Amino acid sequence: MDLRQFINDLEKINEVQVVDGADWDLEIGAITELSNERKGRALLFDKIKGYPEGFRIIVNLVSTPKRLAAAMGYPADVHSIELVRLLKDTFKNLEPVEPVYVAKGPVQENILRDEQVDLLKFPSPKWHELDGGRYLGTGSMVVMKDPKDNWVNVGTYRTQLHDRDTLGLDIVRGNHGDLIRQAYWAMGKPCPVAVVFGAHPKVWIPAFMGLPWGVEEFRISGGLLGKPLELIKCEYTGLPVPAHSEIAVEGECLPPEVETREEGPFGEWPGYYGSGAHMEAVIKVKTIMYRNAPIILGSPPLRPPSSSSGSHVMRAANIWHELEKLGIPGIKGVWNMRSGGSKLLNVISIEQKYAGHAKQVALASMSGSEGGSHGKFTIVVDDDIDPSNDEEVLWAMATRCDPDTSIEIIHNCWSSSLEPTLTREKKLKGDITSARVIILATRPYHWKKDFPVVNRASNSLREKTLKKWADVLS
Ligand SMILES: Cc1cc2nc3c(=O)[nH]c(=O)nc-3n(C[C@H](O)[C@H](O)[C@H](O)COP(=O)(O)O)c2cc1C
Ligand SMILES: [Mn+2]
Repeated sequence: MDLRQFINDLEKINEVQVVDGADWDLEIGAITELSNERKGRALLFDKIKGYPEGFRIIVNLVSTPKRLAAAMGYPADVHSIELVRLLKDTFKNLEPVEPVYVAKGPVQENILRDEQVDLLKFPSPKWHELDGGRYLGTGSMVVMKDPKDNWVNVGTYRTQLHDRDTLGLDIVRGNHGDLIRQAYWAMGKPCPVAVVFGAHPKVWIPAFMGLPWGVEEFRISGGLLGKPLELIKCEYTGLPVPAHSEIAVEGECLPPEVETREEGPFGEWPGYYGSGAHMEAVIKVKTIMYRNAPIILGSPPLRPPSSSSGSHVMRAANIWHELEKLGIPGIKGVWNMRSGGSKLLNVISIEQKYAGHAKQVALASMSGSEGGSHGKFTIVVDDDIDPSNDEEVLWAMATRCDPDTSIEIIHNCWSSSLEPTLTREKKLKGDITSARVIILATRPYHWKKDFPVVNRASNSLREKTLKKWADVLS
């Protein structure tokens, strides 16, 4: 179960297109964006300008419901809320599977050590016009081991190409990889790290889900695969990477006192160059491993409503899962409006069962490992509203929300430095927090029965009319 196997699967259903001869310098980024807007196929860039044939990049891999469903092994025609429900149930029923170490794997077909290390061998794109550099890691997996309890975390964090053996590593403060590297730095040590550039979606997806502290993403990948994920041990750090990775590097993330470099600007998922150019820690790469004809998984942030990763769908499923784990009844659906990127416009539909239920759901939804991370608007709707239908949600908001009583602002929440409204002053103070808004677009529970009745034709009248007037209405 590797990335190239999945690309073969996509080929069989005509969901991937090979693009020859594009330039890493803005062309690949712009093609990715334009094709994503057109809901095009996944694109496999080859014969990239200045690079040998076979050094490829795949983009828009699981950016449509069809390809995400294909990756997960679901029926091809599931959409929106049904896809979210399937994903939620998959995670609810998932049994983590312990990975296994194998002596050798395809990722070791080529190994570059010490002076041979040269990250410029790979076609890292400059994705957006104002990016401060080229990014090898956008759909990557960053592997670290917690120095205290020895569990292995995997997170998707961007890596900028600085030079032959140096990568910038930009991690949102509070994400697991940030907490782990700080624990090494507090001991005056560099943080051992490995980065994977290219894996099967079932291996990759857990790396960008908000899973609890201490949960090993590789065990979740195994649960999705239904068998142990095969790992090899890196020779310098001893960290594990999937044996079937396309490219993997290992090295050390240096304490900021030792070295930082200017990172960014980078076109980010809210649709701005929000965090700008700033000093960030770097990884000094000691070993590079790669398969023959390696395929980089590229997943550049795109201005909403575009998304190259489908992560708004995964996040909706995970928030739903988190709410169910808490045992809160009546959750009917969860969605993230694409206009809010993956995180800023979360919608939850509920069957209101008691006074205060809607507010409880809203508060709980922003408190878990997934929901707690950098949200902004949380909109709760009744169960007659399809949360994945933006127009219905906005109608509910326009009509059932009483601004006097149904909107609440919660200040100083966990955020990230790419939040567009976060001022420079706040960032400089290290106050990376922002407010979140709860919008209860539900009929007020205590006078729900008296709330004005919706003037849409009843289902029975609609059915009868559709039948009788089929020639007019078909
Ligand atoms: C395509 C993509 C790119 C991402 N880039 C970053 C990033 O550069 N830095 C970051 O901290 N989080 C990034 N994230 C979000 C994290 O992967 C996510 O918060 C995840 O939960 C992190 O793993 P952790 O919980 O183990 O820290 C990205 C997510 C996706 C889908
Ligand atoms: Mn984690």
